[in-house]
Amino acid sequence: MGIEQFLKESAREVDEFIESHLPSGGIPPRLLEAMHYGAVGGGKKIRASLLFATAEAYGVERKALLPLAAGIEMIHTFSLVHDDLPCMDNDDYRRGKPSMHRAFGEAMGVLVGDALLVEGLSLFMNDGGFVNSFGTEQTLRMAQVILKALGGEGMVGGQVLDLEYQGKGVTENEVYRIYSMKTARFIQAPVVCGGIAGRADQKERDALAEFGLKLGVCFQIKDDLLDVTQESSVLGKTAGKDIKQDKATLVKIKGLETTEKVLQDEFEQAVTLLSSLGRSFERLLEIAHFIVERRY
Ligand code: GRG
Repeated sequence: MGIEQFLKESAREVDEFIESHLPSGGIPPRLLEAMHYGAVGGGKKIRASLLFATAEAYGVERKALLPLAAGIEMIHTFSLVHDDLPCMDNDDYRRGKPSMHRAFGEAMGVLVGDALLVEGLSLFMNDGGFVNSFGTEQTLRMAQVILKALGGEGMVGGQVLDLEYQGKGVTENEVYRIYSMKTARFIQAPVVCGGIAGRADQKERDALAEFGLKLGVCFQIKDDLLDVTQESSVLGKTAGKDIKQDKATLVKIKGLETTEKVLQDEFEQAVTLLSSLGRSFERLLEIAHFIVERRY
């Protein structure tokens, strides 16, 4: 199966899983509608694919991981919904359609984000089949990895810095810090969880964590390059916003050409880290290539 096909299959299975596991009894229909609007049928589902691909290297079947993969994608959707809010990046367009608050109003934008976070975590933590397959201890470890990636040292903290540095001077180190916290930690998390699911030893988990963080930085650098070079219609989100909002990016301080070179350097370092492990991570490498070569 080629990488495009692998990503498509992962996205389809995750979409189906989310659709059939959205909470139903007792939830206000409008909230359910908004959860469906945000979480089903959109996005590349890269984080789910990273989990599947890492675990595949340890012989873990993707079916067993679906509750976690779907939970991670719901949580990721939550971050996008909140990121688009008027008080954050104020964007009207996401995944090729009106962003959540444009379609459902601002209050629902906040509330459905909260619901996607909580239900995303509960999707795998409350799934008896998942907990039985991987054991309570491993499930708890995976939850800890995810929570750490989201908190003040991770995505929330990164978003705070992203907003604070908007319209201000920024150094290369500060940009890297923002990228690592805001984006890379939640790219790293599914890679590390794949290793935990595969019962990788500590040395391997450390190397996977280092690789995942570097890959996450590559992901954000590529995202910033695409913001400048790609059309909104291809991205499915508003292009050209970083310059307009004077965001802290590598492109801002180094220009397009140097940023492309930095991306290649970072990518090579990431691949070297993975190669040092002495295990075949063929699929994971294919996704890594997709991340830096993608057009959307
Ligand atoms: C996580 C508790 C918590 C709060 C959220 C709003 C916020 C705080 C953080 C925003 C983080 C954010 C949106 C980072 C950008 C990461 C990024 C480049 C996302 C785009 O990911 P893709 O391309 O999107 O995988 P698709 O649509 O394909 O899923």
